[in-house]
Amino acid sequence: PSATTRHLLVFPYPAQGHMLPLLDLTNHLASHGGFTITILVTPKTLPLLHPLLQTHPSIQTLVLPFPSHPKLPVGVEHVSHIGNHGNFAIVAALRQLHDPIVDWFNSHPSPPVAIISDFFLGWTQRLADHLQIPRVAFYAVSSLLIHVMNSCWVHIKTDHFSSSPVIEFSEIPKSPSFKKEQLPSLVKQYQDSDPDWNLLRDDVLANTSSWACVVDTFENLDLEYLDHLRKLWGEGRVFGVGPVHLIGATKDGRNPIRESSSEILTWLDKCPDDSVVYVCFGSQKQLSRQQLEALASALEKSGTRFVWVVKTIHQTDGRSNGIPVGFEDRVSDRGIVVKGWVPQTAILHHRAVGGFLSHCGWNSVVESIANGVMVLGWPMEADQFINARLLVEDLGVAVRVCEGANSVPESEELGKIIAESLSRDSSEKMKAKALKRKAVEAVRPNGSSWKDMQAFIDK
Ligand code: BUP
Repeated sequence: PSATTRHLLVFPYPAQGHMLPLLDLTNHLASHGGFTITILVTPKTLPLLHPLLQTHPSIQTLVLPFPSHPKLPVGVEHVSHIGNHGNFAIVAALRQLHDPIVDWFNSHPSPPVAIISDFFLGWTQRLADHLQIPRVAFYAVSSLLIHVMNSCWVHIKTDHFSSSPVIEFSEIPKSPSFKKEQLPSLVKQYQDSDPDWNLLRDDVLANTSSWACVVDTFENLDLEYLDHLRKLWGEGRVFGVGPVHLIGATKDGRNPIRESSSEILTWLDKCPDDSVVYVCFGSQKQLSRQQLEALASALEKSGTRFVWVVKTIHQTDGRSNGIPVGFEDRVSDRGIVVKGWVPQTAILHHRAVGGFLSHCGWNSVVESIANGVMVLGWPMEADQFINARLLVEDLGVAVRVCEGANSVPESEELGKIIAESLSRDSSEKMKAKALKRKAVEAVRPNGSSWKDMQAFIDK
């Protein structure tokens, strides 16, 4: 088909952990696929596209007003405006874009031949069916999580599921089991009596009938689970193309559509190799005051260099974002606390960073692996317990240092683990470095992700 008929509609979910990797994929499709691309966003999310639009001025945007929803404060259009407890309402609000998209499609002189949309937007499968075009579900999660999630939503109405504290997933390779509280947040919040929840369940399960699925993973990361997806979806319909952020990156690890330069990188330039622990719990989680205090104390006791990113979705109190008074002055010779957005992939790529204290969000997992940085895992919610299992038990590239959204780590012990993780060559560190080589190979010509990406574009 000619370039004009190869028009794709890309529809990201408005949360950084979902949007950034889909924009990485879009960047690649715009550079190498020869596609005409339209990205659908709502007004307040549009600025997040600017780096990509600057790189590819030919990419079009379809900006639709954010539909109102009774469970969502007016003005909220992105998870960062409300926190991840707002996911349910954001998904429900966006579902109302079905008709405006159909109108746009019907009046377009050269409408899209396919939709690529986030797996949180499973209803776009029904939209694609209505428009009679294929839909690709994009997953920035592990293949293991896709299986766990689909199983949960299939079984959620059964007595066994509601009464058992531990769920064993015998239909998934290695029969993993997870405590109820370790399952994805939306599954835990499910309310059978609420019709909106059943719509959500239908959405998630609709993903399984999408024409194809693209996953930000690579074969050496979760091959068994990826292969199992291929078995379920059918050969030629599952593409493991990760780490997607590596695809558009330059040799120095910078990805022009993700980040600009930062004074943190200049600060890291002055630090010895593997001497800094990077501390970040993703774009959504805001720690409580007790957690912030315990973490500050652990970092102080560790005596190590650090970069600590503190998220402030809502102001907790008047005390400098909850960071203990005087802490930053006491550690200013060896640590930085950042209250804002940082170029995470470039930080993890920096030779000075030797460890990552992380919530184990999937993007953070993939980015740490792509850079050979060992993880000190503190899974809190969403898919993070499942990711931590993969990192610690399956891959051996991480240790668990704490667990749970409300847990407060013991600062003496955490400080010791942080210090030790930087000072010795642990097996986790060696395995992380070995896996990095596999990640880089995967996206190089003839690597597994490179081949899957080619096959996806061709198909
Ligand atoms: Br915070 C932060 N800079 O300052 P995860 C995050 N990121 O580039 P989450 C920055 O956001 P989910 C910052 O590199 C990663 O790509 C980071 O995704 C980037 O966690 C992304 O790690 C964060 O998956 O999302 O945000 O909790 O709930 O989807 O796991």
